[in-house]
Amino acid sequence: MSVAKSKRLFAIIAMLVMLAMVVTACGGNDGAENGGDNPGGDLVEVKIGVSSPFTGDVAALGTGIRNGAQLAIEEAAPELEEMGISLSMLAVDDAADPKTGVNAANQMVSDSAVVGIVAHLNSGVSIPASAVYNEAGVVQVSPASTNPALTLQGFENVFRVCTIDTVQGSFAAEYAYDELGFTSVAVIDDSTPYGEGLAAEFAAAFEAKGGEITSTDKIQVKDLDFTALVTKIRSANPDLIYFGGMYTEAALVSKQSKEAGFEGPVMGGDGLYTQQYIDIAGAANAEGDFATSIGLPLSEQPKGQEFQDMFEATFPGQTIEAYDTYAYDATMVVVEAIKAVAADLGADAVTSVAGKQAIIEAVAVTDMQGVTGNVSFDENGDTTNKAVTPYVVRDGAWVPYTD
Ligand code: ABU
Repeated sequence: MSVAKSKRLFAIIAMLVMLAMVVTACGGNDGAENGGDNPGGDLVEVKIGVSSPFTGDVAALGTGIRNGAQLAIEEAAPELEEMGISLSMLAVDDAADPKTGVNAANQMVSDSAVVGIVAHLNSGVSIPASAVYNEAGVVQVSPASTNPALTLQGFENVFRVCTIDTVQGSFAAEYAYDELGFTSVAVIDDSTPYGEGLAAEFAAAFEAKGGEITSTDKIQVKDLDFTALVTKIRSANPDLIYFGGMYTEAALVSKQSKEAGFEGPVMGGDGLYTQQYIDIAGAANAEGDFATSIGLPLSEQPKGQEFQDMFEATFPGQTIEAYDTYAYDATMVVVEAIKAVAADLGADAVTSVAGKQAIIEAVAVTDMQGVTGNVSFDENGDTTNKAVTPYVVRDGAWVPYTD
């Protein structure tokens, strides 16, 4: 073959290769940009970051959050795949610790495929981590952090599907005074933003009703010995101990106060609403204790039975915890926003800076029928669902208080 012929052959082959590359690229873009069927196209990798305590003293509630988010992602993945998106979860343990939580936040947002965050359990973690998400321009939807300060920072990317402690604390105080007939209370908090805030809301509302606060005390998370504290509380003989904090320390206060001869119940907020509280306190000690928790009981949540069926099929033998359905709804809020942005801008745009901003804007106008009820947000990013339910320990289990 002459040099001229071999050059012509090389040029024809090169042109055919380039044509094939252009055709392949156009085919992939078509599916992604239309947000529609994507047969044979490359899927865009998109992740939802999920962070809560998977280890440590409040892991029961934190693991439940991961379970709820996982169920939502598994349910949504096939539809998103049709839109050209491969959806997965990036789950990172925050250990209920602010520093670990900020590290988890940085780890998640450093992955450019992460377009939304469902986190955290503890307000004391959510608040510092929210600055990381804000800086990164990634939406955060908390399923469980109830301290009001989280959504009062002026961050347009921060939302929550759980109601706040101003609502929960005043509800608990009115319930304790008006419905349960308690007129004096010893108040304890665990020195966290959640515990302090909730206890302060409770105490202010209880006093406003005409109730007496016999003492206010602080403990620290991971404290184990409350002997001196319960001895002091007992000497003032209040009707009730109100505990602002999480279930492990609250259960130890219940156990040690009852064992010391205190005859009244312990009451607290959503951080107590887990079977773990009863198991740690001992069923006999916990009997008659009270907790308020966010939202409606699972059996009264609009899609509670569907969620239970799905949960039991995926996590046989595990217990549905207080925030599982809230984590599911929080994740679905992000999923719906991803779908809206993919449909508008194309699947390829979802992980871009503009796509993440569009997701924030789509979350802000959420109007979704979730498992827990209608999900929408006010101007601060707080849920418009303000339901709170009182529970009591009866025969070793939390049941809604109806008497
Ligand atoms: N809302 C209870 C979970 C703990 C917290 O908000 O810190």
